[in-house]
Amino acid sequence: MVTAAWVIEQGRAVGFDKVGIAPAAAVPELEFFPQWLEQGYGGEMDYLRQLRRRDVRELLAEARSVICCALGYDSGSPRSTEVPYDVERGWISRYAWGDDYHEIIAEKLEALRARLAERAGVGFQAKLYVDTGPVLERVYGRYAGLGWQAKNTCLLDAELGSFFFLGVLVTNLELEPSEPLADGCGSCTLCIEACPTEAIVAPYVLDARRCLSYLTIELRGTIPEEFRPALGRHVFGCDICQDVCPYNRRSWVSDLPVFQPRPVETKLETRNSKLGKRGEKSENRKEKTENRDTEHGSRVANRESLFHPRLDWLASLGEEGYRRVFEKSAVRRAKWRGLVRNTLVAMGNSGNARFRPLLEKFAAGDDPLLAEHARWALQQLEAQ
Ligand code: B12
Ligand code: SF4
Ligand code: SF4
Repeated sequence: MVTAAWVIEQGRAVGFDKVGIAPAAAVPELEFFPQWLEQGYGGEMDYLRQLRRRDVRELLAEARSVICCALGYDSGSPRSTEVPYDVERGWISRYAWGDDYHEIIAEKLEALRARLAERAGVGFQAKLYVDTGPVLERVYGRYAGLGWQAKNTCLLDAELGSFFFLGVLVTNLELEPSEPLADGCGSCTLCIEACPTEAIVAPYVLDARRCLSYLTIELRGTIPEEFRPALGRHVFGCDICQDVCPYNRRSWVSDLPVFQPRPVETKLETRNSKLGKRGEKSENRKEKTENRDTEHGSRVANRESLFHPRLDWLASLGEEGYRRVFEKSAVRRAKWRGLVRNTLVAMGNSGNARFRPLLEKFAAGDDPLLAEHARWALQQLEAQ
């Protein structure tokens, strides 16, 4: 017989950090979703409009349970809110420092599905979703007891914190649901206050159109000018509303090497840089930066990582270099053009005049989107 306890044990055995069971039922939070879309909070993310997204039984008619699995990705490096502003560097969100989580989670879900299939036998059905499918994963994750849906809208657990990914198996197995957790946010509003664009428009409600994560990853065209200064150094995603959360101060750290910041080699001029010079102490407690001279002391090959990367390196990657560096990385979602667009904005925000020649190159280039963002960045540098 397949019991909830056995399923949870198997989920842990394949490598998930927390596993729980939600009923495949109509829960009240699903009702918020159409309202959220009607408000326009989903911006240009048209894939969210799929009607099937409202209830997992639209995906599997015989669905009885949703097995929800969490995998922590905090590699232990400092929070964005702890790392001082460096006019040479940008910020990639923590979840994208290592390998793309979609494949990692999907593999573990497959392993779990295989164990269940073997035990349950004929008639067993299970569909696997990680992010890409039309499932409101956090709503089911909440009912599976993985965390409460916090004021910043992330699923949050007192021990795990919120730096974890979700994956689900929608199945026809009738399993005892787990106990949902009580809301632990209380009177705290730190995330709402810290958000640089006021994207958390009310507790538990995010206007994605204002969120830096949406603006730097999902939005394909022009970043509205009103949000560009608030983008600061962010070039991919944003961690602020999680980094300020008291539960993430003492959150659990993953020892999976795949979530450690990916090492990269940057070959760039550093002679005139104000920060990030040879011998300067890296902000990353775990990271060791090695500099070695290659050309008369003016050009150096830096072994760095995707933690707090150099902006000039990102902007100089080129499409081929981008594909190489970000192979099997979640950063691929922004595409080369999106990442460079964001980097140009971060350069404008840096006030670092050293970026002027690179920005001028993009401003005169034949890509209208990049040229416009580069011109804006040059104007910001002029205004300094
Ligand atoms: C679209 C999307 C985004 C969008 C929109 C985010 C959002 N809050 O909706 C953008 C691009 C902004 C985004 C950003 C991020 N995302 Co995202 N994203 C998704 C995705 C694909 C769908 C989410 C969705 O359907 N949103 C629609 C809204 C309405 O749903 P919801 O957030 O669950 O909203 C509920 C509440 O708002 C509540 N609600 C609504 N109104 C009201 C009113 C009241 C009064 C109350 C009480 C409640 C309430 O009910 C809603 C459900 O109907 C999911 C994967 C998935 N398939 O679920 C990942 C997912 C949510 N993202 C994830 C991550 C990691 C992130 C980022 C941390 C990445 C980053 N560092 O940049 C940020 C976090 C930003 C944030 N504060 O949420 C993880 C979350 C893990 C976790 N622990 O919560 C997920 C689950 C992916 C995964 N498989 O791991 N994301
Ligand atoms: S991810 Fe950043 S921009 Fe988005 S809600 Fe959180 S703090 Fe605001
Ligand atoms: S910062 Fe405070 S309100 Fe925001 S998610 Fe964390 S505990 Fe909840």
